[in-house]
Amino acid sequence: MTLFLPSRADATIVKPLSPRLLTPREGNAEMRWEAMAGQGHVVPTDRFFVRNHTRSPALDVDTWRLRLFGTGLRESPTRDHPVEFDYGDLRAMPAEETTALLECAGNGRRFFASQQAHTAPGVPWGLGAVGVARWRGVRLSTVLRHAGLTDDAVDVQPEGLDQDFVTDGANLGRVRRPIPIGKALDDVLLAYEMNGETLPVDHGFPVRVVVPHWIGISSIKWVGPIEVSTTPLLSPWSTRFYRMFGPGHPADGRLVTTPVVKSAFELPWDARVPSGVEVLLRGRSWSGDGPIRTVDISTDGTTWQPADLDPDDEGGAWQRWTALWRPPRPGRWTLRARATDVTGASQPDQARPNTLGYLFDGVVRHSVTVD
Ligand SMILES: Nc1nc2c(c(=O)[nH]1)N[C@H]1C(S)=C(S)[C@@H](COP(=O)(O)O)O[C@H]1N2
Ligand SMILES: [Mo]
Repeated sequence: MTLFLPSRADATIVKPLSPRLLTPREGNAEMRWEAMAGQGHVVPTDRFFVRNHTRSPALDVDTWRLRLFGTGLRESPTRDHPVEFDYGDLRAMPAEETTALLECAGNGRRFFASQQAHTAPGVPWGLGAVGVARWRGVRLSTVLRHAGLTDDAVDVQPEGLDQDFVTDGANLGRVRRPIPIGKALDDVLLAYEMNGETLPVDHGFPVRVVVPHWIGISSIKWVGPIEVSTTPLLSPWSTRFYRMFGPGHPADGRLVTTPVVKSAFELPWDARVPSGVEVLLRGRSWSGDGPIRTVDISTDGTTWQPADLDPDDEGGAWQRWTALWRPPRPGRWTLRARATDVTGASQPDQARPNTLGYLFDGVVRHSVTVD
């Protein structure tokens, strides 16, 4: 039996939150970008961001079960009499490993306020609610076929075993969000390892969903029940949250699915650099729609120079880049990075606001003091 208990009675996250690696944000934690300087393609688990609607639960792997039910399975098993798989069953199925980026849809939210005077409710993330990890597990499609998937299933809805989410006095139940069957059968993983180790409790132990190229809320942690349905499924996380509302968006909102283009410098916020020397600026860019094609850097807000893209990341989950900069004089400078992906999507000076502050794709103004 494996039990994990939070180290502090009030803690929502179990792993140590080293202030060098992570910044706490209202019970969540975001990666410090300077902690990625000189790192490889993946984010080490000790600094991977954590987004919990409530708190990381202590689940017992011996009694844990994946429970599939619904009209999209032969004989329509019910929630109370589901098709069950235990941890050993999953481990015995063919394993697959994928390197995938996970990003919260609200990543960068604070820049709507600080750069555009548009405040939005929600976790005030900087740019660190994103990470890339190596995930190992079994394909969701494999498990669905074992469970008797029918030809007319349309939606699959995994549900977390963390506490019910209560907001504004309303209990919205367990965190869950539907995945269309096409995506579920394509590249979705039920992961039990992260970066070569047993999945840590904060990232979904014993098993989490990983939906590559889709925003973080799709990747349900601590998965237990999975509903498979021949009719479309809904949840508050598809109808109320993780939708684009506001001017220029449909009255009932637009579903948030894929991350937008973003760039970050691997520097502290308000970095200090010495004057009179050449500085190697490093950073990373990413997009949900495919690899990054170009990255341009500006240190004066007017002229742009292309960054050098690291060839090791070609076609990868995100793109590392570097650019040389010799600050002409001491003082305060503003660095900007603007990426363009293979579809031609780029980063505007101003992101289009939306009520809940999702998908900030604007160019972030990163202050640096040269002294
Ligand atoms: N069960 C459950 N799954 C969840 C969440 C949660 O609170 N409960 N948060 C979601 C959100 S909003 C994000 S961004 C990712 C974060 O994954 P991480 O904490 O491993 O970085 O998990 C998603 N899966
Ligand atoms: Mo998220």
